[in-house]
Amino acid sequence: MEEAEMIDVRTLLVSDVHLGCKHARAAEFLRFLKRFRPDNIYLVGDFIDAWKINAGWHWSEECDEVVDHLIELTQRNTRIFYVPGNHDSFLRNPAFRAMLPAELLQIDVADEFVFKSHRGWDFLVTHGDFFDVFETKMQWISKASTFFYDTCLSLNRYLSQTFLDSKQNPYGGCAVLKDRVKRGVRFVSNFETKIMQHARSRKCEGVICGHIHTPDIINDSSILYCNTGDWVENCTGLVEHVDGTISLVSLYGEDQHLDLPMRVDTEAFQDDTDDDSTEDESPESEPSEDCRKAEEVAA
Ligand SMILES: [Mn+2]
Repeated sequence: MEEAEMIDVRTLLVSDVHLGCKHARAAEFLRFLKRFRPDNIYLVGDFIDAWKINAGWHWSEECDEVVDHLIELTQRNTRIFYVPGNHDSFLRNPAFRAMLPAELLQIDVADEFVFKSHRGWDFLVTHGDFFDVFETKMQWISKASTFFYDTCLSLNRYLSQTFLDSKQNPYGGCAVLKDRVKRGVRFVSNFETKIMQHARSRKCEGVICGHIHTPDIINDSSILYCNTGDWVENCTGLVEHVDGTISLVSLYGEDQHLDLPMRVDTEAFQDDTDDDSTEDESPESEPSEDCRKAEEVAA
């Protein structure tokens, strides 16, 4: 793609690229990345699939190109924020991070970041596995379901190569299956509710996560939930445009847009007028005026 055709954007947020897994869509992801010239990129977990290192590791040329492209972007002043997920949790270890080459150290790594959007909304960015009961308390079930899921991905790929044309999503059938698996997980762990409560406890107006491979924007009137989706089945990512609009961009489905109003920094105003004793007394559960407005806009 020509430089001139690239779109300037403020931020890209993507998760679950699963580089190293044979089902990773590195070529499609690279094409998506090259559409934009971003100021910031958030890699929201499971960027690398280290679970596959012992069995089924598949590092293609496109995977190298993705890494090279990201390093090149950092050299052109794009800031990269990396949130490790359960499949690349080795990056949560500071000792391992200290061994990384210097050019990769320009990438900030943390379990959570607060992404301050252009329109003044604070989003907590975290992968999400800490809020998945199967991942935290019964990881053997999580690993077994991953094996089952991988088998279905292989079968789906074989069937789609036989019956679909090249423009259709080769993993489209698996999205339905994963949706059912995910609904089971949601029923037990109530993933979204827990992660939204956590974002509120961090004084954020929204949360951006991945992990369950289901792109989504939910506005429950008290907090915004955005799931960036994945680059195995859905091929989706969040884009914050220069005007502050946030879009959930999809390679196969329709894009969704979040056109939030500009948010005034009420906390800074409070700091000038209140002393410390009156802070923290406002009820947490009360939806803010801005959130109600956002709900109307997003509805
Ligand atoms: Mn995950």
